[in-house]
Amino acid sequence: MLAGSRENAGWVKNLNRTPEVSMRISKHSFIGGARVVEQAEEDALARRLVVSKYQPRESDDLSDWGRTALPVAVDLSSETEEVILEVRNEKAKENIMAAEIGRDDYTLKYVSLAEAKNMSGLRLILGAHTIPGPWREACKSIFYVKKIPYTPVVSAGQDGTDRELLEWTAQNSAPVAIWNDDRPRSTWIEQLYLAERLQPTPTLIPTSIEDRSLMFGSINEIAGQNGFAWSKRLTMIHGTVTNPQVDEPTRSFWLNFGTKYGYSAEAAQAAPARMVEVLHFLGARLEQQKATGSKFFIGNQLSALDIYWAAFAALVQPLPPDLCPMATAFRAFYTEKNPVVTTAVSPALLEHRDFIYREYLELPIVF
Ligand SMILES: N[C@@H](CCC(=O)N[C@@H](CS)C(=O)NCC(=O)O)C(=O)O
Repeated sequence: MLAGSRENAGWVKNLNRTPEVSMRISKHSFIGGARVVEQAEEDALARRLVVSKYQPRESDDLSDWGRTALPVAVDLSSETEEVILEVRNEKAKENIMAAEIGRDDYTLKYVSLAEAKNMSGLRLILGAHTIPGPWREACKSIFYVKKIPYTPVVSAGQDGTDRELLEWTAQNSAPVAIWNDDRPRSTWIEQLYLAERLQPTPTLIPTSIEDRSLMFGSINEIAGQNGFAWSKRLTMIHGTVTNPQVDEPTRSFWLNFGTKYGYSAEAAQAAPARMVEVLHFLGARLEQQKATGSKFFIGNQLSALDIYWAAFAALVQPLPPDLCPMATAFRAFYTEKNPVVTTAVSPALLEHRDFIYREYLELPIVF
């Protein structure tokens, strides 16, 4: 934990006097000993972990907090059912932060990875963030359209790391769809096939080979490696790590993230052109379809491509706050500002997104 008012915080005064505390993570309560962190390496680790969890990536407020706050650790000794201490001051501070970034506006009832492992049926591992991550929203939407119920699962493990996720799914991104004891599906194409298998209607995969290859190819341009969203992510990483206002823990978080997704300055420089290429392709396809009297990307009915575009359009312009009650700091971050890219987004592409959400998908978006 980080105490913004350092030694003046009521809860820090309390723990200096009485270090025996209890804490609760989800449904688990622990007893342990609280202490102010003094060792340099642990200090850096605490700041990195806590800031990367809460930082609404564009806000300067939290970077100051991350630098000047006092790190406090709790050494857990055992798990207990009893909650001895409620850290009310901390809760009040968290509420203020939640109001700012919408972090607490959860509608979905998330279970932990450990709980999910003991369940059957469909479980979707989604990050518990109020951010319309496009892979996550597209995956949720595919199952929504098919009326397949699922249990939402947080992606972070009990220890706050991705260790549990890695152990279960052999990778550490979200979303992941898991049906009964089947192997976890962590890519969009496998998630789509799983949904089709569990509920064949309405079918989201066209029947003709021409349409099918066009659909899978197009979704891959949107959601696959080096595609539209992949490229957008490189520009987001680049914008953050080259911003002199960004503090070290945040920069190192994003550099780490970048390593995972092939970030380099050169790759980021090439990214807008790829985004434009995909946007032009999709825009032209819509026009062509319109000319034949179709409201959809493929043929005359809804396909997964319509859903994928609707979800991934959040990366140029998220839906308005009443339809997409997302973390405010991320709204600005998602909203595309590069004119090279924004001019490639035809009005028809955004109208199509609105049409698909209005007619087929869950609104407002739930987190
Ligand atoms: N594996 C998915 C892509 C999912 C993906 O890229 N998820 C990212 C969205 S930024 C993620 O969850 N990243 C979390 C992290 O790296 O910590 C697919 O190939 O369809």
